[in-house]
Amino acid sequence: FKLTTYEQLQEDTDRLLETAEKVGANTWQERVKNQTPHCKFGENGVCCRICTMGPCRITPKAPRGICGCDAHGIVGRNFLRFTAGGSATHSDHGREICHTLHIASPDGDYKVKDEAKLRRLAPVFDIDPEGKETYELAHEVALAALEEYGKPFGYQKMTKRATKERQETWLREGILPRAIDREVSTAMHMTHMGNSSLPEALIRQALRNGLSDGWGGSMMGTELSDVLFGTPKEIETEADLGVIKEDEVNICVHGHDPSLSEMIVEYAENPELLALAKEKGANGINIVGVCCTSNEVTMRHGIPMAGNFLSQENVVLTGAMEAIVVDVQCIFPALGPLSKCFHTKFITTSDICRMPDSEFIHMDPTKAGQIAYDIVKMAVENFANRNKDLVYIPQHKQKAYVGYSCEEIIHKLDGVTNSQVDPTGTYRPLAQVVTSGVIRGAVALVGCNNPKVRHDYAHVELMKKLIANDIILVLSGCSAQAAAKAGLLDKRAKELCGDGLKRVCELVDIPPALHMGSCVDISRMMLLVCDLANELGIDTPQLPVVGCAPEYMSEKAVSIGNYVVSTGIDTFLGVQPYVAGSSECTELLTNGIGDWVGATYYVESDIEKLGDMMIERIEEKRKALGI
Ligand code: NFS
Ligand code: SF4
Repeated sequence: FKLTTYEQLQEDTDRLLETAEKVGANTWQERVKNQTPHCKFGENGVCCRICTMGPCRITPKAPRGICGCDAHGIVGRNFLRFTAGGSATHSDHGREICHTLHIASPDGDYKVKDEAKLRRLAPVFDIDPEGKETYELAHEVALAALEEYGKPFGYQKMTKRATKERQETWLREGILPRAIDREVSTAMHMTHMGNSSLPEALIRQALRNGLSDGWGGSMMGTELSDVLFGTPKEIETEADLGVIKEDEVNICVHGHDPSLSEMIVEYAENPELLALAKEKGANGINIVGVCCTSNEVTMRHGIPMAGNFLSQENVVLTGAMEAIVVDVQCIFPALGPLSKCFHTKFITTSDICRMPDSEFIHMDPTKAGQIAYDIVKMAVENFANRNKDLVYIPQHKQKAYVGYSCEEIIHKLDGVTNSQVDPTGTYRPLAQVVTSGVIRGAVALVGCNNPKVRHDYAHVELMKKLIANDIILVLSGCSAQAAAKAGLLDKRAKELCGDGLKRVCELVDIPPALHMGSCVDISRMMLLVCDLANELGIDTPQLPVVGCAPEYMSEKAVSIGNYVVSTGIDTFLGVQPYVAGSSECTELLTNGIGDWVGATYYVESDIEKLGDMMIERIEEKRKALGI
């Protein structure tokens, strides 16, 4: 068993870039060169363009904008707007899922696949499931969930699932989130010209707006997707470009909302379409994915992951992609012109994500099955147009085990619990191996790729270091896909662990890094840390657990960071957020907020140091607990 090395991945990419050159395609590697060095004002967060008296840029000679706002106010406002963008994005994804559940019916395209979860969830929304018919209850829960977005009074109902201490902390600090949409509106209102310029107030709202995402919108996305499409269970799959098949029709699903990709996966097995594929000379229909739509369908169906965020152009550059079908978020507009250099159909499907040089097929959830059928058919018919001279599919791929929802982690733990003496259905065995020191703690490694960091390098290097130090990993998003491509989601990766973690992996039969899903599924991690804290009788900031986003790039990642620290988990970043231009904002984020929520941000772009800092922090927490 061997991990795939960077050199191997780089060779694959270099070979694909030769194809790019041949067809005259423009790639992100080239565009990064054109955009470097980046604007210093932007990097430091000291450019303000929220009114037409500006734009104003802060320099030693011009320390205030025209309205008199200083660097601290401008940086704070920009940070809050960045958060609001991410929170709105996750939450709107969650809202779409609520609407999909609301139209679910026993004979429609969308059904309830996990009724038990629906019934467990109902009381969270103050609904008594007793005696209610499945779909009646599903629609009631969907409506109650939708009301969380705009309700005039009260706080997010799902925050009641956090530890009691967290709920008290959030209330005390004035950051317990109200209606989901309201927190985004408040953020936009506060950052309008002539409103808040006090860093403390802006950062407090950034935390509250993050919490309305993590314990509101994102959690809706996760939980109601489980109800609709099934709660993930352990499943075997593969990752990296080698999952693309030369002799089959290839369709790549990309984006975040699983509503359409679930249907596409279903119709890839449609006998009529398979017969058509045969007729066109293909041996089958192969669905692969990138980004979080990929994570959703890999977690539930074992659909292979072709790559992550910075692999999206590579997928098209193989020349073997009949269609790349996207829904929302993290989709490079570059895919339009790029796909035009090949036979690839670039299909956009959401009103939220319209792009030039794409074919737009509006995804109407009431006709989802028919739309998926049409899209798969288009791809199959496109197989004959493939230019064989341009096809080059790198052969690297790795085996991966995925599907570790909270429910599945507990199920795996139950497998090693002696039910005569210990309760099943809890994290007790996990709590025990942490307190005994067999494993030292856990790191949630999450987030994107960013060309400021060598593709996947930070993710994979940190993972190797942490597991060697007996620290178990929970992963999501593009970080999980980096692990999958490298081979770290293969159970044989236990060989790279310290003795303690290796033993746990053998006993529980898991890989040392658990793929928990897409980025909205970081809400799963929040429930996990709260339940683990409850199991140990402590609050979350005391746990030997930290979060890390070493290659993040999106607004969503910052919203996540804000709810993770607010949930009491220290968060380590490998890319500078745009706050360096304000000593006050930097001080608050890396220190001051610790007094409010018990956790802060750490920023370090040297990956070796970042890893050491996390291990040190975990050991400090152990010491404080006396374990
Ligand atoms: Ni998360 Fe998922 Fe990837 Fe980053 Fe984008 S796909 S929602 S934002 S790039 S991890
Ligand atoms: Fe300049 Fe103030 Fe307008 Fe911002 S709000 S652009 S700092 S005048």
